[in-house]
Amino acid sequence: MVIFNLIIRLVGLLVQSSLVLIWSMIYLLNLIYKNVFILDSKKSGFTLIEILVVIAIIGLLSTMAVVAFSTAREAAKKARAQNDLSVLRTGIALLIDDTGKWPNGCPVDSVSNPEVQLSSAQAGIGSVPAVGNQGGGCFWTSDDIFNWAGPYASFSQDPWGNEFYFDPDYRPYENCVSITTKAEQAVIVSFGPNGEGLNDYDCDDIWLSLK
Ligand SMILES: [Ca+2]
Ligand SMILES: [Ca+2]
Ligand SMILES: [Ca+2]
Repeated sequence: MVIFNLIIRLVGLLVQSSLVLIWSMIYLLNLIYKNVFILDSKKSGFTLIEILVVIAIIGLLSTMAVVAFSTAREAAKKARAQNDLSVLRTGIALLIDDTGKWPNGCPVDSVSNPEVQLSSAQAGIGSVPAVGNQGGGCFWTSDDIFNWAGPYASFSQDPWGNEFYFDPDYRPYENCVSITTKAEQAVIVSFGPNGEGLNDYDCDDIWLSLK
């Protein structure tokens, strides 16, 4: 679905760019034809207005190319973040199968804290966690460590160079123009292009529910 939406957006962008491009090329070809191939003693060479129009068109096309490129690159980053979250969620399902614990050492659905960086040892995804108190009244026990059969996923940062997090009480935005209205839920999350979101819940975050 994500890839489908991305393709639709890119095709839309391409069609818009193509229309402007075609119009611009027709205008330029017409201009060149009039000025170069129709030899008119009264009128030779480009007029100042025509040169200005050509410069404006070149500027417009350059701007469109830059915008199209950065839009496509940002959309690709978001798609990658969503894909990485899917892989992490699969790993977390295995961790839960083996230990009955969330990636913060707490029994599933039992707590609202702590929020944990998924690459940390505490999360128990990429490396075995240490036995001990994890905060929020939760513990990785020696039984958990015995049952731990990871690593459950290999790690990289999100596409903007920040960490992925597990948040047991995340509040998702419905969209970017209104305050969050959805119920809190346990998610894994990239804080998106702005890199902010730990208990801030802003709308550029990319998240995946663990339900
Ligand atoms: Ca919390
Ligand atoms: Ca939270
Ligand atoms: Ca954010």
